[in-house]
Amino acid sequence: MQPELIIIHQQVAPYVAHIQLNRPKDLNALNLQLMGELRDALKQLEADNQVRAIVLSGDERAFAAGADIKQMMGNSAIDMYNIDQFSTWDTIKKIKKPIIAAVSGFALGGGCELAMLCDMIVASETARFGQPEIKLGVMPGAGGTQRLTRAVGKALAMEMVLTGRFITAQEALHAGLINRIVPVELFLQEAIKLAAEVAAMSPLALKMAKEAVLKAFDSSLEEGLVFERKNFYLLFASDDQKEGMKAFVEKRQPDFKGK
Ligand code: DAK
Repeated sequence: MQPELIIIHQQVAPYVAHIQLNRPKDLNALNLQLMGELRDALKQLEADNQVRAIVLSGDERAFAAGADIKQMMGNSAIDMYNIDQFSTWDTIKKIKKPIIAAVSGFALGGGCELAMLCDMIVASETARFGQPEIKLGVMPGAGGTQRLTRAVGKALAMEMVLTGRFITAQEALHAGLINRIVPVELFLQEAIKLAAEVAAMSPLALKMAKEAVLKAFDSSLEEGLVFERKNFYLLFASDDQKEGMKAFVEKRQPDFKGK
């Protein structure tokens, strides 16, 4: 079935696919249908050998203004538990290929959390990041107290979560939440360019390197180092390692096959 609330653009650069959230009138609010389509698209791209990196964007006005408030406002706690609408987030979290968020305008609540689920964030100068759930009488539920705190530290995370204040792209860059700020007309192009740079690498090494960096968030240093070393050794079982090192010695670009 064709998705309705996202658009999938294949091969926007070699080995790069782009998923665009497409509910512009609602500032790409993340309703059940959109999140389901996003999960399915990511699973499909994860299985596609022609895709090595993924760009996720909204539009110029909004990356996503959060979970759909209108859809969830009437729910009881038991409805929330039964619908378990957020289990889709767990699937997205497990995608092994690198995902780059291209953020312009609002990235709020679940939108900010979705951007933080990605591996890098390219932001336009108009980007605004925030966790305004507190103003709705609730609190972040998909990483806004955890990933945000790890990214920007306690002081700023507390301020954002307890007051709902939006931060600018400049503040986000300064705090270490995002990778770079680009002019608004270039935000998507620059994200695709970064994804293309990533996608030129061995897809196996990319996945294992991503996995190892993420390991740093939920392991001790010692466990993380052991994990890193095992992945490093494991890559010596790949053709890509032979090709990468041979290409270096032969002073040419490597031709990685993902094997
Ligand atoms: N939900 C539904 N509709 C939204 C929306 C949202 N989050 N954000 C904006 N819209 C809709 C507006 O209702 C409006 O629709 P119409 O009235 O035209 O029908 C349209 O988008 C344009 O918005 P505005 O007219 O408000 O535009 P403005 O430029 O005046 O203001 C704004 C833009 C972004 C400042 C404002 O729309 C706003 O404050 N939006 C709400 C932001 C927010 O509170 N976000 C947090 C939502 S709670 C979890 C996973 C995720 C979550 C929780 C748990 N688990 C895995 C457990 C996430 C929770 C949330 O995100």
